[in-house]
Amino acid sequence: MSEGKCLYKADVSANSVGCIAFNEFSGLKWETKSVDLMKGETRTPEFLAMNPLHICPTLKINKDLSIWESNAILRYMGSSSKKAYPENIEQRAWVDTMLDYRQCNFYPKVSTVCYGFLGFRKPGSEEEVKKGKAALEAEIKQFGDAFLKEGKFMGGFAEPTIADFSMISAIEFAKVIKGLKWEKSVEEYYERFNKAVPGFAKGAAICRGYVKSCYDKQ
Ligand SMILES: N[C@@H](CCC(=O)N[C@@H](CS)C(=O)NCC(=O)O)C(=O)O
Repeated sequence: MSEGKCLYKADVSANSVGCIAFNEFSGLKWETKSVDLMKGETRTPEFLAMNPLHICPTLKINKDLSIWESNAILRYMGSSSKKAYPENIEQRAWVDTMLDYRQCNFYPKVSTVCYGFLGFRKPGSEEEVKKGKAALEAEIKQFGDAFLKEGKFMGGFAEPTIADFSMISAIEFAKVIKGLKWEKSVEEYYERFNKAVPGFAKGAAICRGYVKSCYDKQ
């Protein structure tokens, strides 16, 4: 039952994809509404009253409270469903570490390379794009070395946690970039996650198609 909660999502946005997939996977199945970023639907008075920072995803919890930031939404969903967000405080702290790593280290390397061709910022020079790709490749390697063990999910968990939903959505974005070197451990992790969460690919399809079409148009 949705209890009046609603997830406002942009289907073209990597940051929405993890929340969309976890909403289904966790069994919460809260109501969702697609927001068209190109039509400025995050800038309407109704949306701004809910989220003055005009970004998706946004989760309306009740008439007095809405939250945003994909990882904050994943934490709230994990706590509500009691799934994929351990209650043990040490394990939870480790999941939080990984969520912050994704947001503060990994995703900025992805956006540096992708936001230019997506039109979210002025495209960089050839030299800047080359440097951005090298930094992203180094981060992919660091991610594999620091967080992946054979047969496991991020950070050594036996089952996916909300950190995986966050991380895989960033990886999904980066997958579009041609000629990027992927560590075997990261490729295998990506396959493992998609096998464990078959609904993820469906939720990510619109985003992947959109990012690919922008990349091909450059
Ligand atoms: N750090 C945020 C980023 C969210 C974000 O930047 N959303 C963009 C799309 S990727 C958006 O909704 N932009 C619409 C706008 O600024 O009006 C998160 O992880 O949720």
